Amino acid sequence: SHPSHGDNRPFYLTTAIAYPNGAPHIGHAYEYISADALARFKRLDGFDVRFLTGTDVHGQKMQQTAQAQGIPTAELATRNSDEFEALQRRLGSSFDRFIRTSDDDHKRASTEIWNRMAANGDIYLDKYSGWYDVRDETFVGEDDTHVDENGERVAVENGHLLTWTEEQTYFFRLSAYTDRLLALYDEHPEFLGPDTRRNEILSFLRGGLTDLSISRTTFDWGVQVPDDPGHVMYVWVDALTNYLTGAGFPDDDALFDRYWPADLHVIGKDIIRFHCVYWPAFLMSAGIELPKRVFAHGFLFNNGEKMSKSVGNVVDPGDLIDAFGLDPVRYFFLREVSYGQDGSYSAESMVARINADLANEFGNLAQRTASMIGKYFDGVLPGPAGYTDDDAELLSTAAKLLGTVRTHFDSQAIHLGLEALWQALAAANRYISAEEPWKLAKTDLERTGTVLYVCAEVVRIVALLAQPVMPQSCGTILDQFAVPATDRDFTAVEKRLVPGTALPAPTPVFPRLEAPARD
Ligand code: ME8
Repeated sequence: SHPSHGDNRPFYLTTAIAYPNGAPHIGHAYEYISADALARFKRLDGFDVRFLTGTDVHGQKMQQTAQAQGIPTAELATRNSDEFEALQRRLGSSFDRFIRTSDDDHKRASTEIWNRMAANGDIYLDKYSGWYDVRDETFVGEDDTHVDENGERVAVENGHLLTWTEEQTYFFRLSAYTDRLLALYDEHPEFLGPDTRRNEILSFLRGGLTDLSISRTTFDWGVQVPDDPGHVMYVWVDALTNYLTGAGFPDDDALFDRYWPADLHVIGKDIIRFHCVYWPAFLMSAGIELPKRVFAHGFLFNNGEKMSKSVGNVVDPGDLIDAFGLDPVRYFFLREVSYGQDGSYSAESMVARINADLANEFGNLAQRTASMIGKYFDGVLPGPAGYTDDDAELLSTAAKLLGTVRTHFDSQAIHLGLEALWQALAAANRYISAEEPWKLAKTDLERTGTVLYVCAEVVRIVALLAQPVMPQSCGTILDQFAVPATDRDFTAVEKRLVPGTALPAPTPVFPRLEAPARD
């Protein structure tokens, strides 16, 4: 009776692993919140979810930052990784493992994938010379550079300062994979979402690929290349491999067989090329199955400005949670920003949406329904006494929500899933205004009971389906309607509240926020 229920099938999803060379910012928090909502959705929908996140501690930038601060690189990595992990906990993230690429099993995984690529004939030693962008840990082709007004060589794309590098390095035979990657996108257009991102990868591929320098000798903060201790792996080789480590590669065959290939890599739009060109090529070379999908979310901007430390508008995610509350922050970003596109936020827009959608549309409906049940029915849930067409229509709208929201979440259109839920809440609010149960109660208690039962049902279903985004608040609302803990996964959507159940005294869930002070 649950055709799309997960039936305990595995679902493995990951976030990007952040560089811990500074404190986490709101862009990182956004990625964690969104991935967590997707993970929670699949769990509630009956999947055996494994959710991996962590930090990418290697690379030249980490070593330089530590040097500038006069501390050992390992100390910087540990201290800042701890901060990223603490942020995840603060955000209520339901991750199963927080990986750090300094973990021992990750070194074994990186060594193993390197050896397999080498065994396949795809790694050779040669002289590398070219421009390197330390900030993004990436090589930039001559054609993609220019000299700026200060006489510095910078990347055209982002203005990052470039360093001329000449050394003997190992190369990966990326050029050999152009056709196989084009075939991948031809056969599996769903490999990269949203759809609008595919063209940029296809035109990059059609331009033809050149071999990739995958080791460094000028610094030592990284995973050593097997049998050549003078080299460390290019940070992206070991970073991408974290997704394999997190699924037990190469030591734990049972874990790996269960969860690999990954179902979904959640990343930001600036690292698509690494995940959609290099990563599948490495895996093809190593003879490992490819992940099923990569989804690139957009960037967040504060008041429409790109966040940067120099502009001084990097908001500490903890401050936002203190000001607005965790679940309202989670809801705001996932509803306000179309997932996959860039988004902007300000204190004003947060207050406006939280008050309109949470305090009014959702909180008020739940609160009014529960308090009228308290007032007119002594807090005992009334039963329905025959449905009017309007009752039946609203109940049927609510019953269809699971299918609609599932479709949206399965294509990572989180914002559309929430929109569907809030449309149902709007319909329920129109219904309660039209039915006026507070007047009906004086003349027709039976009809009042039916109206309140219908409202309670809509609240229950919306609260069930909004749990992935607002786990705590929805839990409180389900408590309010005495929904048992065992009836809170998505198979419970088709159940019904049981008339005659005693409800606890109502408590407000989403307080109204004051408009922010202007300075
Ligand atoms: O790229 N808005 O690490 P990172 C939204 N270590 N997302 C943002 C953002 C913003 N303003 N700024 C960054 C790295 N992100 C690599 C990843 S994965 C094998 C290695 C996102 O700390 C960014 O797109 O620079 C990425 O997905 C994540 O935050 C970590 O970025």
